[in-house]
Amino acid sequence: MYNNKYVNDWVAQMALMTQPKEIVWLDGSEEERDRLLKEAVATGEMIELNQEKLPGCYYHRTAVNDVARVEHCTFICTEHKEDAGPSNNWMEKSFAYAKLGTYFWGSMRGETMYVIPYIMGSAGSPFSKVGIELTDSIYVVLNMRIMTRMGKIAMDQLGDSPDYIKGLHAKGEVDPERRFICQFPEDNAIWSYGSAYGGNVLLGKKCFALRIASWLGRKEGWMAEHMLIVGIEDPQGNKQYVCAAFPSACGKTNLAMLIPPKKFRDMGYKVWTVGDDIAWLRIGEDGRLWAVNPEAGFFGVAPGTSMKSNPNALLTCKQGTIYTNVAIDKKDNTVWWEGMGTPAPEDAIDWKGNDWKPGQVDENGAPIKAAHPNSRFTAPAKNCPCIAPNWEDPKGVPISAIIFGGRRAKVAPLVYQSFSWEHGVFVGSTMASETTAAAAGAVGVVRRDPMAMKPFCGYNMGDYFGHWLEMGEKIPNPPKIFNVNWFRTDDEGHFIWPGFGDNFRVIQWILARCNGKVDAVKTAVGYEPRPEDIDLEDSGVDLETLKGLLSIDKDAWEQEAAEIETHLAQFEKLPPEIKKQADALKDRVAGM
Ligand code: GTP
Ligand code: SPV
Ligand code: MN
Repeated sequence: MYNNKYVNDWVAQMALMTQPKEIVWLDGSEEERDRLLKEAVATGEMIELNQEKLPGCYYHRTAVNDVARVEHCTFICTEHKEDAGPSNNWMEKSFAYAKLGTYFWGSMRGETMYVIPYIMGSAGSPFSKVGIELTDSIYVVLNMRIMTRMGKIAMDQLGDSPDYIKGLHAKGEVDPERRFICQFPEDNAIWSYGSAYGGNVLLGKKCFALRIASWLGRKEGWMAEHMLIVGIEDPQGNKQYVCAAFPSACGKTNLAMLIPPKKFRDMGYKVWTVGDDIAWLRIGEDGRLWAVNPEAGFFGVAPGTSMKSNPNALLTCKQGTIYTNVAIDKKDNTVWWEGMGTPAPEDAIDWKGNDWKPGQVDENGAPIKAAHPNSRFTAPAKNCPCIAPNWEDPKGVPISAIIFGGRRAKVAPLVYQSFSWEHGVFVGSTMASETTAAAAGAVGVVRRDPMAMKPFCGYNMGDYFGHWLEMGEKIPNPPKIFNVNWFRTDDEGHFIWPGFGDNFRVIQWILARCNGKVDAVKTAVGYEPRPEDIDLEDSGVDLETLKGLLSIDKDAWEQEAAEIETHLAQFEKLPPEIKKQADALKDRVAGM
């Protein structure tokens, strides 16, 4: 037990409801880690991997029905529906407590309840916030150890204060019909039942650091965003930082760790990772916007991660990493996934626990994947070869540019800059992207995902747009706002832009714009680069192809503007400025 009366009373209450056989208060020590790992390996919950090749690495397989976030089971629970808004599922708060209470009742009978105190943000920072997660899952504990600063350090920070986020998680039956991820922003509380996967259960991540934190940010004058934070160092040693909001599985981790093309490396450019998924943004004393990464690790998409696409990520998860739902190579008890860049193992165990051989097909003749498309690694950020030396700086890093982007096979050009903050907020509010395996449901369907926050905004999205506009008025030196799309495809469905490290070429243009070093072309959608201003040397892309990537099709954009109008019409609290921007876009496209 810790010495905080509020915490002790709440844990006792939750234990009365869930009835665990014992309560284990975690301190975050190495001894504790070893003990829990040993126990989880003994029960089969974790599998020890090859400790010579992957020291400290373990494997976990989730239930087949529990492999991604579940947006249809995720609720914002407030007194009034209006506070959750049209883009969230809503449950009336007291109804939700009563309903979930029936699920949680006795749900930990015969099990251990772990008490995980944790900090989002670096220890001792005035911007950090403490949470406590109660869970019956050792897997959750071991992940939270990597993703947050957890244990005694968090209780020391909390002291005798009642100011913490109360998270309750129980695996329950792991039945998709009995699965609820409920946020109670009015009460600083989260109740998650019936899942044991990622963003559903690592409550510090999406539930707290985005849904609850976005609500707090609005109240307290800051922002919690689904953004990576990356630093670019020029040959003179000057560092500039950008944030980018892309929907789930659309390239944040990759952009955060990118390696510039050889030419730029030779010139002395360097890239530094500050964060890969979440940014907490505040106005600094110098009038700029400053960002901190509240997390301590990466919960990254495994498939597609190779020494070619993202060597830094691969090197990050060589030790002290938990792998979830990838494949195991039987030969040497290591891991493998599609797009790892190495030949498929001859003899593997797939993410479902079945024997797997290359070329295996299912009853419809479709290839059976060895790793689940949303299989992940949980790795400590400090392992990352390009982690920024100042990544834990309590005051964060100053932001020069905010980049929005999504997965669009057509329509959206490679890059454009917004005309103003207001226009930039409009661009963010109308973001669209093809859905991915990061959430349960159909993949590849275009949907609007404002600021990549559709699944994560803890309050009314109309008010959220309003908050963005207000922040813009309050920041004396706001970042410039851009939009990118790495995912345009040709007629055969191949990506036209090489992406990954080559995205540095686009970042260069973005920073040149921020620094007033380069002109741009005014188009109907925003400022675009003059094609010759994107350095294509050794990219394999010629000027004509680039022109294609930057092209704006009048018919497609007329349709886009109409769809945007429909999208925005759902927000009864839409700020008039956003409506004005939508009308202006329509006019500009009509005039093309
Ligand atoms: P979450 O953790 O779900 O929030 O995802 P994320 O936004 O961090 O996405 P991530 O960087 O893990 O990339 C997801 C997938 O997109 C991976 O399979 C990558 O290989 C692929 N990807 C990332 N960047 C690019 C790019 O520039 N071009 C192409 N074609 N694919 C990319
Ligand atoms: C995402 O889906 O955006 C993720 C993975 O980063 S999860 O933690 O499951 O939300
Ligand atoms: Mn994410």
